[in-house]
Amino acid sequence: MPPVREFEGSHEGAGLRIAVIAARWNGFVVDRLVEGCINTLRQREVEEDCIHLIHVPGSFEITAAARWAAESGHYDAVICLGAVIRGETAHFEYVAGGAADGMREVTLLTGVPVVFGVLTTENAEQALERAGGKEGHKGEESAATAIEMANLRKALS
Ligand code: DLZ
Repeated sequence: MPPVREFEGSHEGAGLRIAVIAARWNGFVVDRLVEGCINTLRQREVEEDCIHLIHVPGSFEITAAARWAAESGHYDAVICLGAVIRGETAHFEYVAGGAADGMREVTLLTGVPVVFGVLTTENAEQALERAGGKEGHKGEESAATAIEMANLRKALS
């Protein structure tokens, strides 16, 4: 029997073009996500001029910008960063659910990996814990996921 062939995306960012979309709402959290994300892209050797940072008002708007970026043909992956905090968000389910559904749809529609780096937490403290605190760093994780998925897509195409 021939050996089973395995595929996985490499963790090297050289040659990749990445869009990072950041919501301004809850900027005290999202700024940290952006910093960790871009630092990780740089550490993985994505070139400086291949990282584009795109600002939108809130997490609800991320999906539209993600679609425009994915359809532009300029990017190998799109990273979406935001923070939806239940305590401050009357329509938490609509904003968080809308963002999650939209990003999945953009991935399926365009084939470009769209990474869900939107924190959905009960309060600001939990959000900060996930933006470089004791619960990890969603921005860094999102960068690593984007690189791996972009490379996996190339390996499978
Ligand atoms: C309106 C709103 C609220 C209440 N809370 C948040 C939030 O916690 N995180 C976030 O990213 N955005 C929030 N927004 C803004 C919406 O995402 C959106 O920008 C507005 O509803 C305008 O469409």
